[in-house]
Amino acid sequence: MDARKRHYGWYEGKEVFEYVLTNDQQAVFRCIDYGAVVTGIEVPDQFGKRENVVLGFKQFEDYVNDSPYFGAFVGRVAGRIADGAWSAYRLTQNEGQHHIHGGVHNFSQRVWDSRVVKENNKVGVAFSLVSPDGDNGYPGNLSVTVTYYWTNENVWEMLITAETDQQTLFNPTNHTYFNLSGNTKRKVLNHTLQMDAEKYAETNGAKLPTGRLLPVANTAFDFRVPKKMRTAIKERPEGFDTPFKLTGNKKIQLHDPDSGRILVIETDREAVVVFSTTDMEEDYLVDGEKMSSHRGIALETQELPDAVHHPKFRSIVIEPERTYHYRTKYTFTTHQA
Ligand code: G6D
Repeated sequence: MDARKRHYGWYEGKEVFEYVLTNDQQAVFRCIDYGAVVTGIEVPDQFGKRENVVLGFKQFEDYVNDSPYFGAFVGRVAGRIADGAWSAYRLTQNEGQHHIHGGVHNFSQRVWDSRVVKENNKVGVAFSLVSPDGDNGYPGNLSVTVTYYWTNENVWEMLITAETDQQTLFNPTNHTYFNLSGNTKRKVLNHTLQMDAEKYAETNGAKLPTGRLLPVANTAFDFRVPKKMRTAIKERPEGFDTPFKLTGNKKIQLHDPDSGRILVIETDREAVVVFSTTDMEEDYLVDGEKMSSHRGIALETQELPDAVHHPKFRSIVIEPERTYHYRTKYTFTTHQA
């Protein structure tokens, strides 16, 4: 196992570093201390060819200028909070009247403290930051550490811990977009998606949950058995920007039959938001081509969005004098050639 740290850029007078973690199979995991962004994951296809399977930019400036949260760690709270309102607190309203992804200059736009961590059979980077009392309207000084481990079995483990000195909200996620074809040579339409999710959260025109958890059976939201994204998009042409409540083993599986690559996500979180990138026609380049619909799919493990307004959703309120732990594991394998 090998961990290298190298200069990546400058942000607000601070030097930004990239970490390149290489395991004994020569599979590579890259991340930077700006936003704790995952910038690359290079894993073999069914013939052993290693290629990148996440959306990212070629240069640091693009992450700063106009990133749709590529690979980013999102906080304090992922997703939308209606009217930026929680209790007597007023959070930054950065999507119309609503709050999204922790506000402005949020966790994905800060330089984190970082250090390499090594354990048996895995190497990682621990990123830490302190979000001060009043940050984007949230109360409490919040200390967060997210550690990305890369193992010899091509597993990315994400471990998050948090402590606060006042009651506050916390619902982080990682916003990586996957494309298992390798270096985004194809769109994700031929990928199949399968999820242990019996229900999805109905959303309104502002993409906020209405509070109703509806059965996926006989709807476009049914991914209980593997379904091609092409089929899913045909069933729902506006695409998916949808929270699913996870049940059972809470597994999420993405499979690209063409490259043979398989991603299995396991988590202790309540939900996953599936964002299919439908209608994302952008000017920035990914692998030399303009970003367009279905170049990737974001699978964001988290608690259900806007939980503060829906008592049936798992609470995201955290209390002082406790340490909170959250864990998601991403396993990369292939089917047999
Ligand atoms: C999240 O749910 C949101 C999307 O609506 C947003 O566009 C994206 O982040 C950048 O997945």
